[in-house]
Amino acid sequence: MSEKTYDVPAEWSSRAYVDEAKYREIYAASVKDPVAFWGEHGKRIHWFAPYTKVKNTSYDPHNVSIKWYEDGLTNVAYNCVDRHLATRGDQVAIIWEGDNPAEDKKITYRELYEEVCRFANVLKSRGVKKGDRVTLYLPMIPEAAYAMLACARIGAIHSVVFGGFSPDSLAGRIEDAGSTVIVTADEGLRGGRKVPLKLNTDAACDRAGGVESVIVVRRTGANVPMRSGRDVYYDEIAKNMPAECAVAEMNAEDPLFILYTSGSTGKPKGVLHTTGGYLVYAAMTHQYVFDYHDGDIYWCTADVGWVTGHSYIVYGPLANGATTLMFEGVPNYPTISRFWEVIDKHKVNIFYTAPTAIRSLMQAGEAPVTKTSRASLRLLGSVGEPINPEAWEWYHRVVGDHRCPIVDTWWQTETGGILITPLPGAIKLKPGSATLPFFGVVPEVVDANGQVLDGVCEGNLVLSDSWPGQMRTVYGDHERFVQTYFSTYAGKYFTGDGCRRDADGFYWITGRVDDVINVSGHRMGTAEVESALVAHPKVSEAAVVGYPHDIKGQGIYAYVTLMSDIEPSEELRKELVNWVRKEIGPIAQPDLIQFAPSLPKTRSGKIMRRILRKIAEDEFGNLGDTSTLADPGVVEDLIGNRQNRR
Ligand code: 6R9
Repeated sequence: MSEKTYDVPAEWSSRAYVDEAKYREIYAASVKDPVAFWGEHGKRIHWFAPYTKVKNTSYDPHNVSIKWYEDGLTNVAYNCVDRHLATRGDQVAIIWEGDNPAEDKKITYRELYEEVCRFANVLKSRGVKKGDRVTLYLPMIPEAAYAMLACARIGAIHSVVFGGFSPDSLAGRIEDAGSTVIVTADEGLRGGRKVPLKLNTDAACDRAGGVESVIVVRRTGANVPMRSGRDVYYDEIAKNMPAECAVAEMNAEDPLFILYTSGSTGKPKGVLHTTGGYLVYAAMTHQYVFDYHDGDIYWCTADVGWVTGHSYIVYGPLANGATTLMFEGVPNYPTISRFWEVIDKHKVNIFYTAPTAIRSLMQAGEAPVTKTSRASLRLLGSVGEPINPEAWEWYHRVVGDHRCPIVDTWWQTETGGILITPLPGAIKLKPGSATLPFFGVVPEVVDANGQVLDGVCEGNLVLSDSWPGQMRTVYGDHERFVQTYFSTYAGKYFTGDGCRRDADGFYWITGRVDDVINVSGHRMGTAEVESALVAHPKVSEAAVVGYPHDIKGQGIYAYVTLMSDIEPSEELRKELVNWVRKEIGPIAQPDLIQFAPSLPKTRSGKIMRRILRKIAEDEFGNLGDTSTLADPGVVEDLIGNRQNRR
């Protein structure tokens, strides 16, 4: 671990909202009296009817219940759009940068208002009502933001599914949410390649059933099959719709969206976020963590299919009246300098991306970066996985010209917004550390028995009290919510992450301690990949673990036992990789597959993943206790035939 520190640059302590003394003072007050603190900060959004109750939360495993501002009435789209019309109607809300550098668009708040209203009217004309779940399977085009805000405007609950997911994954999410209306595009466009979104949607609808309406946004103009009665082109109905639409008054605790995420067991969970607390938290963190001031151009490179896109491309920035950049493409198309070219083109001040992108761009050396100016940049951010100190230093030195602080923001789909992060004008930086908690956030480090550790320590990260952006339940399965997050350490929210705290009280997230792996910043449950593999007719058993990967952070290592009459081969290896791509999506494809005649098991038949992890990590000198193995010979074979990590 690097313990190098970077002090807050002088110009930052004067321009930022808070300096260190102020941070410590506000933080102390926020945890001492959360009701007073959040009662005050809840006012940053507009309420049609003010709340009188601020916080009503219980982590008691017999009664987990999380409510914030529970008697207030508001609307997220009103706050992100209408509220700004009087003061910033002509200000750019969204800068859209296409996959092709020749394509871009600027959308003002007034235009955003009209587009969102029109989209809301289209949804209504297809029968969408308050409380209905609408699945959005869209590329990174402005319509994705319009559709999210249109749902929010009329009180429908959106479920955005990342465009890289397969028809099967999409079908599972449609079914779980009970969506009857899907919004998609003819095709997506990424890195010059087309993504067959409409065809995938058709295949998903065949599997899921119950879909009554598919609204198709034209992106590439491809000739896609349209099923009469079910499918409509967005532009064809939108052109007849008024650019006005009343907002629904929503209770603070009415659902805003469902977003599916992987856990250590079973199918992806529908993480449910609600209206008031989520918006307050997303907006407040966006302002303070990125030190956002009026006029700044802010760019988060995430996809709206992930929580980062929800909170920090759409809701947080727009609630703050910011200018948010939305990028359709990828970092290395058409050139390896694309990110930096976009920064120069749109004079981006704040840039927020993932460590995996930094690591892959690092490989191309400094020249593709240094040939661009990046003079507009003031602040850099990182999210999605631990950032290794080498990547941090490169980001700081080469991209940020030593000038820009880096906010390493730790959070999760479940947390709705950033929980542990430096504030750029307040907290010194240590490469690889997410540093200190945001206001109102109470992290604790516990040992395996749930004992809370003091001072310098290492263990598992829990949160001992609620914050407004926290998820409220697993959609349709509150018991699973309680089991997953509140039963490991009774009375505390368990994050699933390991963590170290140093002598300055800084937090260092060490990665997942459960069976979730983090591949290029994307969460993947090993159980999901395993169940895709065993669904193949030639596979009898599979065990999947993560291993350190230079660019992706973690790679996917699959141990596969074949049916007794099947011989291993290179072709079969390829077939299985493609099979997983097709079953889940490209982000889940195994990097390495080892054919194993059998897997190490305990006498009671449990697969010993600890051993498989060590072998995949090339740490087989250190396998730990193997005395409970049913057949110790299995391990020798696995070591002898392990797959080389490049
Ligand atoms: C926002 C997002 C959550 C998991 C989380 C942790 C890892 C995210 C991190 C980080 C170290 C950071 N993670 N940010 N680890 N440092 N700054 O990524 O949500 O997709 O739900 O992933 O990602 O392991 O538990 P999500």
